Amino acid sequence: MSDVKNLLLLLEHPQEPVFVPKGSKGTVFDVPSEYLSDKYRPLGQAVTSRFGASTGEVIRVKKISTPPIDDILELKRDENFSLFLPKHRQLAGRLTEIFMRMHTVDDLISMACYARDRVNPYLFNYSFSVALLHREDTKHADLPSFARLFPDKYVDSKFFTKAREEAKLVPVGSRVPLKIPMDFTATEKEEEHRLAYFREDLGANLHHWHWHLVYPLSGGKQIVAKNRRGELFYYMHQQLIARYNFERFCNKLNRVERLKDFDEPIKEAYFPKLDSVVASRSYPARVANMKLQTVDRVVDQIRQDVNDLKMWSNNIINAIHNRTVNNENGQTIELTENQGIDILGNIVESSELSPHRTYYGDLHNMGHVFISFIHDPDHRHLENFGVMGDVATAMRDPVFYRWHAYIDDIFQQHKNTLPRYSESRLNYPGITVSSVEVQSKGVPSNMFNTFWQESDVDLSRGMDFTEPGPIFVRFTHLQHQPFTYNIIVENDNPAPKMGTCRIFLAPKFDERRREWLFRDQKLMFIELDKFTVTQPSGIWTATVPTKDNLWISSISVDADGQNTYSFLKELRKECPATCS
Ligand code: CUO
Repeated sequence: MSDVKNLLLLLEHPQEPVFVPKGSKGTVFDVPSEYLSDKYRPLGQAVTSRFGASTGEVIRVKKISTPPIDDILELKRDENFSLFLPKHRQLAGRLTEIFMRMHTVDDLISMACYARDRVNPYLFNYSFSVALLHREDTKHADLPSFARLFPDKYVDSKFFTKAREEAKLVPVGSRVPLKIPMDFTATEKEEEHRLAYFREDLGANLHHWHWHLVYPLSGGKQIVAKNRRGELFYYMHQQLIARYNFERFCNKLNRVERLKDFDEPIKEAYFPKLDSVVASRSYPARVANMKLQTVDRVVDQIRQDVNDLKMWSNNIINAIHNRTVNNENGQTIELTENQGIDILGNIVESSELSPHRTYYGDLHNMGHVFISFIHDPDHRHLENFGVMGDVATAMRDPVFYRWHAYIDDIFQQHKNTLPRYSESRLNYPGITVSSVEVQSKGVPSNMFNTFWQESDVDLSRGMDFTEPGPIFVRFTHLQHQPFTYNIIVENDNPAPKMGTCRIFLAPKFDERRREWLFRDQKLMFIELDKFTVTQPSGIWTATVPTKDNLWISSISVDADGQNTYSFLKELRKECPATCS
């Protein structure tokens, strides 16, 4: 495990060379001089021993015969990295496979040390993290959250100057957390800004980045072909949209409108105010009423027409109505009740598992690409992609939800072709749930108590070339008072019965305060919890505490289920002292 912990140190301070001491104990990687980058190789031992002498543990990195990585170096170190761009995806897949093929942890350390100072830092970090998560010998490693390694993707760019000043002038014990304001991207003049607290939430964005790390688009079958991967792409993003709609209702906004017309001006603007510290560029803004245009950027090796999006979309919708898809060998695959959604998820996302990538295209990923280059589609201004081009930042932009509402609607069209559940499939004979309520301390039943909470997180490991010691930011996020579900269940059977309890929450009324048609309301359900129970015979009251740090809207009902719950789980790793 100590070797595995050492591997994690290679994720820190992404721009500092490999030989600079890492971690709180000042661990040094003593690499073969051939591993040093061109800039430091001429200095050889002089530079490595300078650090080696004054620090803690020294890890002697063995020399291995490293596979060629010249193609991976095509992405320069000072460029940004996007999983949605086919070229970047391919490079990430290549590097992940190299890391996956290393026979031992020692070989992996060696390969990582060799690649780290050559490869683009974002690309290195992504592929190395994917490999650590998926290798048998490292899969239990507790990866540091991405916000700690690349804070520039999560916090206001003003923070960095202040943080450097703090690190330089204030001794470690006397440093105070730097507060990130809640409203730094717009004002109340912009209606959509009411949702900024949700869209720009640190935990929510970490959750989204982490999901895509666990479900990579490339890197070999053993990594990509996970059980029900396509279905989970649908379900996780559907839950995000449902959760977002809850929040919109709470803020007197209508449910999100899907971006279904690719020629219409996009009315929502977004000005992210994030700098990419590694890529030395800020994330460009999108003004109101811009339209998608042909993306023709030699630098990103991409040329794609808006009409391609339309064509792919038509092909997918036709497949849904025919209930079959074609694969590249000309065979027909039925979109069955059980497997159809998984196949469609792989097609729409689209991952390496899509049965026919030429015909069904790259709809979801390219939507991100078109939107993220809307300000400079032909690279005439030498600008890079906006926040929609990056899984770590995409959820900040209101258009993310419009795009994913469109994607979700495609899946719902498929769902609507499926037969109704029969009563016998929904019933559990002899089991009746006779009442459900939630209870918090000191408030009437069925009332949630929610509030804003400030938490601190140390971002120093993502700041290169600064003085050692923690640098905390203080940010504000939603929190709720703990509550329990009290569920009364009657089991008329003579013996105990096992079952799965699933708890969902849905808004009772729509945005016009009218009762829902179930057809529409079913899209609004968010999954709060899921667990196995053994139900004794007779009447039984289950008192189920909410999971730690479940999130609820500040204003009215709603909470997080399996997916949204992990927002805070991500964050808890960061701030055990203040997230109680
Ligand atoms: Cu998660 Cu579009 O896939 O963002």
